[in-house]
Amino acid sequence: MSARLFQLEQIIEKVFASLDTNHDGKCSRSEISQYLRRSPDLGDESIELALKMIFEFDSDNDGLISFEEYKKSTFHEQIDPNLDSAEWTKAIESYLAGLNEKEFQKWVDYCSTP
Ligand SMILES: [Ca+2]
Ligand SMILES: [Ca+2]
Repeated sequence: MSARLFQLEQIIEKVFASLDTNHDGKCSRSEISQYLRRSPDLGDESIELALKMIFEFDSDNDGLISFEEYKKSTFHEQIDPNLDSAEWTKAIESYLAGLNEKEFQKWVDYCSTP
């Protein structure tokens, strides 16, 4: 794994762990909505919408977001989340390798919040 991907994964893992309040390694609807409800500007409608967007990345349809699914959702605009893990990792590594330091730093900041 490239150093850049490793760095981002560490950050994403921490954020993911903070969402996964029962520590079963997956995020349920209620765990994610609990998190969203902490933000005072989000009404019920925006929370529903956010949940709908997040659960589009539930690619195995088990009703839970795994770390893998969460990680892929973070980069869904850059890398097709339907790639298998090996192909996805290759694609994200080459994407990250092509960024300059400033662009990479933006990803570091972006990944630091859920
Ligand atoms: Ca959980
Ligand atoms: Ca899933």
